[in-house]
Amino acid sequence: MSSAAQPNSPVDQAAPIPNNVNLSADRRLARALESWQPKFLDWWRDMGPVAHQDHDVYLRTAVSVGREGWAHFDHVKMPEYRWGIFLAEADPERTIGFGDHIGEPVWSEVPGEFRSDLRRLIVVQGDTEPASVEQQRHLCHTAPSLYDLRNLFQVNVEEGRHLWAMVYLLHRHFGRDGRDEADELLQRHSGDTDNPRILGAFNERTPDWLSFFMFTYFTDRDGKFQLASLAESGFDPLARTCQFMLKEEAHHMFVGAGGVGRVVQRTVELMRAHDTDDVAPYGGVNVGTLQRYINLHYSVSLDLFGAETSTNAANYFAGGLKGRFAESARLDDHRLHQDTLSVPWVEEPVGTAGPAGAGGDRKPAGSDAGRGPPGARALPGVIGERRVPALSALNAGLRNDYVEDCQKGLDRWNRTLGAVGAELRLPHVGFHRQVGTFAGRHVTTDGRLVSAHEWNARRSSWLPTDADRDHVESLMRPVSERGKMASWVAAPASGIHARPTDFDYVRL
Ligand code: BYC
Repeated sequence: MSSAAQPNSPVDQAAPIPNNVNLSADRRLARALESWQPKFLDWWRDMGPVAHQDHDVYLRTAVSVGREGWAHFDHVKMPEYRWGIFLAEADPERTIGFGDHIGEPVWSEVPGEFRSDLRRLIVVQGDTEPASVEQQRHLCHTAPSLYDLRNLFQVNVEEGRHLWAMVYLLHRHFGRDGRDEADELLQRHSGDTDNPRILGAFNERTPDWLSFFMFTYFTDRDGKFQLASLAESGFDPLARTCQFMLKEEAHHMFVGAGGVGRVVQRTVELMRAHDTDDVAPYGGVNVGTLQRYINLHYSVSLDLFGAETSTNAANYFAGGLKGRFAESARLDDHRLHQDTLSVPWVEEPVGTAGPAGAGGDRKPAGSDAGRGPPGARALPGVIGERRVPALSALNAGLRNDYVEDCQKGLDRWNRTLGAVGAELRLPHVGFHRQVGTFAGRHVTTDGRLVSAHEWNARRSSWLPTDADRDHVESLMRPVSERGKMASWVAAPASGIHARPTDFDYVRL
């Protein structure tokens, strides 16, 4: 096993697959990836955006990894996008920053003992990337502006590049198994009953642009935190791949934060212009609807952090495979054997049988199966906290960091909403959960355990209703005139890459 970081290679833009991993020196690997390339392009044609594939789109393409000028902007047809393989610059002195191997040189090859864990982490990460493209493939029919249409496509092509990033690792480091996994990444499909995507949120629908903005705010933000944790990895190629992916990921979250912010702004404009809380008749989205969409997308995204306590996560950390967010900035010993962390915990009422998901943790929150005798439902228990070894609570810790980051957007949107005395909130972390301590529990948005009956009776005040969805769907009329916006969303403050907002972002 070779240890220590591999040196940087120059960017080869002329290669069939642009790269800075010296593919031309490894013909076998290059050939394997070049034989995966047409399968990727077939997948892109079949499962990518359903329209505009032959139109010129003003896209950013990663071309380098240096501090300046890592991306090139130009009009390009999506199938001709130059999906490349780029690792962030190597640090030859880099050592493992956490876990039981702390201080040892990073690995440039996969250590045998961690082969299956690393493969799993890379496959889970890789699976989310094409999944999101599949979820968003119909949105190009209803974009609220050319600016937004272009942003959708930018996000899509870059998720495609992130798939390439994981496929490179699988091909380069996992032999036959890795090549099989890479093929399977194109065979599972979002929402497919027989062969679905691995994580729950990536099998949900993204039927409209409000959902898309919420997805890019809440679900892409999980991506930010997961990628940042993997960017700390002692397996250097994974760390460097994720470091570079994070550059692109920032724009995806901008699309979400800016998108929801612009909807909020438009709602406030309409509330003031018409002196009413009900802006739906004027082509806007009511604050109540926004709150219900937030409750849905936030709770589904929280599930992506796994269970609060997880031996998988403890093993990843101890092994040096997956760190914490901003690991190096933390002031503890980065081994965590002595530390503890508080995690949410449900105190069972005496004489009840526990939650629906106590064994498998997967029952939907609306389900009442396995919840003990009917009489026990009057006493649903209380939510408390318990201290557990910090190593076992890494998923909860990462989720805490995520929650804090999510709140920043809410604070910004609430400054806009302050003008009309309205406010948006993040629901309690236990609300509407299918993974972890709260799976199968009935938790209100303000964090009270209630009976299934009460929860279901109040469901429509918390989660998008048919009326919400119908109204949002009714607003989904495409706007394709340069500089024009749909009624329900304000114009952005500025365009992309210093272009005006009325630029021809997509040449129809
Ligand atoms: N759905 O021990 P636990 C992104 C499974 S998003 C279904 O708590 P662990 C992006 C789990 O696999 C970021 N199953 O799990 C965003 C395990 O199964 P096994 C994606 C779930 O391993 C937008 C069992 O339950 N990257 O990049 O500690 C657009 C026990 O759970 C779920 C990553 O996630 C779920 N939600 O944590 C595009 C990083 N949660 O082993 C892209 C890599 C858990 O018993 N992944 N399970 O069969 C990981 O670090 C971990 O696998 C997880 C789960 C954090 C996901």
